[in-house]
Amino acid sequence: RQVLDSEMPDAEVIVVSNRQPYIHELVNGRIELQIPASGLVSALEPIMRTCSGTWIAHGSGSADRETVDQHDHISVPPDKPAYTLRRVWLTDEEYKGYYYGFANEGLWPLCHIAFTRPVFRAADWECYQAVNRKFADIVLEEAKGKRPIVLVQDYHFALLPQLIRERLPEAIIITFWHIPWPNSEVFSVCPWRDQLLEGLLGSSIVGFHIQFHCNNFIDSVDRFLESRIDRETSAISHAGRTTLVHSYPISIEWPDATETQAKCNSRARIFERFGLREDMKLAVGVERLDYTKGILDRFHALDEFFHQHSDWIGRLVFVQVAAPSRDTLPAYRSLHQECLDLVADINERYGSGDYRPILLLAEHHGQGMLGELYRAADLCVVSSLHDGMNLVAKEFVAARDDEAGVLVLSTFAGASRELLEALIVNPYDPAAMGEAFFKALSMPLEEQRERMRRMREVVRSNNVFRWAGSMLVDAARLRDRERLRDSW
Ligand code: GDG
Repeated sequence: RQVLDSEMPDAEVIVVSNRQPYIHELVNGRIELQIPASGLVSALEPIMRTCSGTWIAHGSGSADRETVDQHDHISVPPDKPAYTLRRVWLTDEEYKGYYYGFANEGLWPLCHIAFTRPVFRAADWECYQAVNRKFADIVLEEAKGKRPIVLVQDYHFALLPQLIRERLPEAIIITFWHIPWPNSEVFSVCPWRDQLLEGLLGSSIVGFHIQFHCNNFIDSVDRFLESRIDRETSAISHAGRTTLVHSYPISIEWPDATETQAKCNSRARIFERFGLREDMKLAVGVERLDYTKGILDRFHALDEFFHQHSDWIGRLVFVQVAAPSRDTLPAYRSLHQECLDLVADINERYGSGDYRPILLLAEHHGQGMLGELYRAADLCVVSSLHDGMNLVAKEFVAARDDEAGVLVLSTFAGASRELLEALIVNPYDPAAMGEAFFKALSMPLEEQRERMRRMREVVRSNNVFRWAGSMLVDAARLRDRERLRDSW
């Protein structure tokens, strides 16, 4: 907010994302509020609470329509309204083609290089274009002046920046791509690669989590579009305008002390809830049930760990939260089945009596429960095969004001560039990951504390307000530079 007030007073902020921050669900005849399992929402929500403005997103809950007035606007958060949520209604056909089809069967596997073949269908591409146009119309409807700051979120809206630029040439458009950008060779398989790049270059700034993804994006533009690239300043000039490509590592809102202290009995509560003995150790994983998160791989590592260190059988329990995600897609349904089969197999081989080494909780949980799990755990495992950033790693660190607990973190998650004191692993190597579990569980408390203290310092200072603030400062500088250049 300070950045906005000092750099761009009167600026109006509009966020566009597919996922909305609050979903209203009809459960047993009553309306219940749900916060979706989404890194994008976890990061953007505190920013909008501070900056206010309008958040445009697809309405996705069974009771959403009943909670809005006739203009589809609602003030949120419900208990302390700070900004406006503008819901957009898509037909089933539009949503299937744009979201499940082009975005999640095409762009998601393409960008993650997770060895799941991307599928590109012309009909999905039609829907993707139509939905991007629809959101552009709504941005125009919502914008009050000629120069709003529009924060376009993620791979669902690659065409939106250009569509807004055509009609609001002076808007500040900051597009953040929350997932990796692959190298130009991989990107080249997308039949509509040029259009995606052209669309994104309507932005004032295109942001990624890490420099590596910026470089891949710049290489893709270099290879497929007529453009002038200044690698020194990370600026691309194309069709008469300039776009900055920068890295902005996303983060979380640092919890205030009362929030974490309120949960100080977490370990006792969680151990009781899951029937664990006091002498046992607890490992946790928290994610959407997604094939990029390496959930099967961590279970294979656990298998290796028990195989090599059989004295741990009966003394370690792995609680895995796996919130349902995109479960109408075949790749997600078969991953769910594979997880169930592998967990049953491992529990069968290493379990006995009441003891089951893995508890797979394949349902959505409240944020309170996730916080308790983080605080109760001896070990948190993030084994993504590829991940833009990964906020679970940062949430775990932020929850540990006792400075205990060990983070095992994939080298392929953007977070591994910042959380250097985690035990960094290659999720494709189950034996080595199993050894990392052993090292974590045998680590002296002093060493845990030293590592955790350093990681907490990083997450505390590089929090989500710094993420948003740096983008806004860069946008203000860019605008001033353009103004001075035009007046010369
Ligand atoms: C994308 C990028 C990038 C999980 N289960 C539940 C639940 N969660 C919350 C976690 C966390 C969030 O969902 C997941 O965030 P991640 O960052 O780990 O992953 P993606 O959703 O894939 O996010 C990622 C992110 O965008 C931000 O740019 O870091 O790389 O893939 O906050 O706590 N939340 C609730 N119930 C659950 O069951 N309420």
